Amino acid sequence: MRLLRWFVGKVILFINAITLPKPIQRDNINQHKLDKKTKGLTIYQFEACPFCVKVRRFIRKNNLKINLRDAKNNEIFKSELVNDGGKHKVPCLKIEKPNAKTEWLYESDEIILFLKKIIAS
Ligand SMILES: N[C@@H](CCC(=O)N[C@@H](CS)C(=O)NCC(=O)O)C(=O)O
Repeated sequence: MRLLRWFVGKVILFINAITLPKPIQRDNINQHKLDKKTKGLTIYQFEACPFCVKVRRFIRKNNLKINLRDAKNNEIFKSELVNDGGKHKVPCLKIEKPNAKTEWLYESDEIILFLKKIIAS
């Protein structure tokens, strides 16, 4: 079972690598504005998780500057996710806003919807 999971993970990463979307190009002013809006965002993820791959592809396609944290191999990031986010499930978006409580958003579709709203705002 572990071997099968490892193999499926490698297939997902391979297909992802050969079909990587091209990042949207924006002029410097608009890219800079967007970078400011995504400044406090961090994705906790596993490299070969298909839901994380979906979110990473969206981030790449839309040329978003968002930190990625490996919550599988990095014990510090893993415990941040479990202790502060509430559960060991990925992908999870950590939303840090100045003067506001940090929020943790689970579910790949919810994360993509949230990011779409930021892009459109
Ligand atoms: N419906 C969720 C599914 C997420 C999911 O199942 N993630 C798996 C990895 S692919 C997970 O976090 N499993 C917990 C674990 O392995 O500890 C989504 O779309 O984000």
